[in-house]
Amino acid sequence: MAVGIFDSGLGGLTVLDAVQHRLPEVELLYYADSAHAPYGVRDAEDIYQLTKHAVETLWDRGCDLVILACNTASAAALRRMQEAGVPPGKRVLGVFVPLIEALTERQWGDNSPPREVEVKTVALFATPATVASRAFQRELAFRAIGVDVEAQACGGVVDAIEDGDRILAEALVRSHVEALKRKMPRPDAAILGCTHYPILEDTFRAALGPDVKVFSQANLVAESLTDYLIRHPGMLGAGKGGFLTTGDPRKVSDQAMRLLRRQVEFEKV
Ligand code: DGN
Repeated sequence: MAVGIFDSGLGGLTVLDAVQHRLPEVELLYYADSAHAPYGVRDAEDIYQLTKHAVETLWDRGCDLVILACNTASAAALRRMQEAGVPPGKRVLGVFVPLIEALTERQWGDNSPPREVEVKTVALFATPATVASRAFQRELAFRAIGVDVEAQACGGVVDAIEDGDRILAEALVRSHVEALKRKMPRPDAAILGCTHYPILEDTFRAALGPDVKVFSQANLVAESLTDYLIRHPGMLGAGKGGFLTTGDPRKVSDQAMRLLRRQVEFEKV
C-alpha cells in the first residue's frame, strides 16, 4: 500500500521525510527524475512531458495517489494533467494548495467565501521556472485571495544543494533574500516555494529576520496528505515503497544520504 512521491531531483525527500514522520505505517515510492534535473531551467512543455511520464510510471507501479513534491512540476504540469483526464481510481495532487490553505487558514475542499487574511504581503522564493509560470499568483487569484506577492527566482540554489555545496547554497540564499528585500523591504510572510528549500530553512529565516512568518512546504504537505488519507482511505494503492531514479542509482543514493542523513538505496527506472 504505497503513495507515490515525485520530484525532479532530491528536494521531494523533505516531503517524504515529513510524511514518514506523520504516517509511519504508509509506504512511499519515491521517484527522482535525476537524469533530467533540474527542471527549474526547462520549458513548460518539457516539464509537462517528463512529469506525465513519471506520474504514469508511479500509477503503473500501483500507487493510485501521486504527490508532485516539486513546485516546478506542479506549476507546469498539474492543472494540465488534471484537465487532460486522470484514469479512473488514480489521483495526482500538487504542493501549492497546502501552502495556500496555510496562508488563508482554510481546509482542503472548503468552498466558503474568502476570509480576510492577516498576511498582506508575501515574498515567494522559488525556481526560475516556477516564478516564470506565475502559478502561485494564479492559484491565489482563482480563490479570490488578495495578497501582494513579490517573487524571487532563486537561480543556482537547487544545483548547489544537489551537489552538496552547502556554503554556496547558503551564500546564494542570502543574496536572493537581499534582492527580494530591495523590491519588498518588509514582507509579512515568506513562502519557500521549492521542496529543496526546507534544507536551508534556517538560512532563509536568518536572512529574512524574526518578523517574517516563514511557510515551508514539507510539513504542510504532510499534514494535508494525512487529512486527505483519513477522508480517502481507499487511495492507498497496492504498490510497494522504495526509491527510483532515472539517474545513476549509486550517485543518487549517496546524495540522498547526505540530505536525509540515513542510508537509502535507489533503483534505476
Ligand atoms: N524541488 C523542485 C521544486 O520544488 O520546484 C525544484 C527542482 C528543480 O528541478 N529545479
